[in-house]
Amino acid sequence: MKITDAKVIVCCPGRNFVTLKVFTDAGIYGLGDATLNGREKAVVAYLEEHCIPALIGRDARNTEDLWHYFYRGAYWKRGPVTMAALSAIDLALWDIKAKALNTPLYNLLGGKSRDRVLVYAHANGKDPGETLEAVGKKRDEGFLAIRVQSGIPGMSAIYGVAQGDQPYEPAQRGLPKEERWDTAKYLSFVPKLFRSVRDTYGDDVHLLHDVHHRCTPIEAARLAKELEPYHLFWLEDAVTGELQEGLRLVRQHSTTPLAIGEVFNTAYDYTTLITEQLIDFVRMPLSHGGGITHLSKVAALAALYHVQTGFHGATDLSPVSLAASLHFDLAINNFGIQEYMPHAPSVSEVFTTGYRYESGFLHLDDAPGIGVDLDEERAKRYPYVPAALPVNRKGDGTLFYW
Ligand code: CS2
Ligand code: MG
Repeated sequence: MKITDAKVIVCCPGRNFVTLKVFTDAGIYGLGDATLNGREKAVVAYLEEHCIPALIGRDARNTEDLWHYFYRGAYWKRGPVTMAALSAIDLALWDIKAKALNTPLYNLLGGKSRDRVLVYAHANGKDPGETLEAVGKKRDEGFLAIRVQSGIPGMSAIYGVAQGDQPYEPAQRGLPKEERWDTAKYLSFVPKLFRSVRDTYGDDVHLLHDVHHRCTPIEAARLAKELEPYHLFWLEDAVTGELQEGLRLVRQHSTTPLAIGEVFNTAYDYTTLITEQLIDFVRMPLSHGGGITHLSKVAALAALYHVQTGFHGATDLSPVSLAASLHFDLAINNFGIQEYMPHAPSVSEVFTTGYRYESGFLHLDDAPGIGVDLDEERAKRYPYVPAALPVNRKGDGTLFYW
């Protein structure tokens, strides 16, 4: 089955998405999500200039060889742009493979280990009162797991909390907006927030929180320890992940489960974290971490060390990425949980999907392949809009992690 053509479709139905479409001489095409929030055009250029010409004429079924061709063969390996492009190619080829066999993708990944996928919702508010209300709303919608993020008095803007009444979307048009950060305020605020959530909603609901890379290891250790009484499902990105051994300090001080890696892009970002059991969940998504071919290897390594998956699923990962994740989530034994931030209604004008939410779980239909299609004509109605993620500074102006 030869690859005859491939193209990159960029659209902005409420936010930018980059989709790779690969065509074959069997009349079957596959889709891959190549969206990298705030860096979309870099991935487009990498695909169009350095990948697509080399794809033409190759056998679409050879996913393992093509993965290594675009990884090892690239020489300049790893990194978010390179790996987002490679991930999109891999997802499109697995989509083709499953469509050619007229079966849902999960059947090529071991079949169903479960019939539905546990998901977690986002609840956030400008202040604790609004946040508690948001948690109640998600409980009413049937969610069994809820990520809780709140505005903090004295901080004008903070990660994870929508500004105004628009749904939360971190990338804003134009150049990066600047936010201010105060670790001391954050560290004293968060344990009180989770005490109030537990006091209000009890112990049954799974609670998650995203530190978003902003603590040093000892600060993260303090926070994880102080959150122990509230039995979080996970504390995410407690520290930045470049220094994997930094998690040793957190692990020594707390039993709060740890998740990390939505900004990771290969297994090499995880080797110490997994083999030393410094984490409990792998966040690296299919669309940034090397696709099905690579995440299958990462998940297999994780399984040996009691580590589960908890894939990134923010709105800046397209429906192609979410649907592919659901196939993977259905199939592997060491699935943990799936992030689920519903896309804006305008997204479904462009993407048709086969998943639906019901009572805390996502359910997937049995369409062949990944089960998502993209209407190219409708996509043209939503042209790309340059947007950038914020930049974060401490109170004295020191550039910090966003
Ligand atoms: C967040 C993301 O979903 C999450 O856990 O960390 O919202 C992240 O901030 C965005 O994906 C960045 O584009
Ligand atoms: Mg996160």
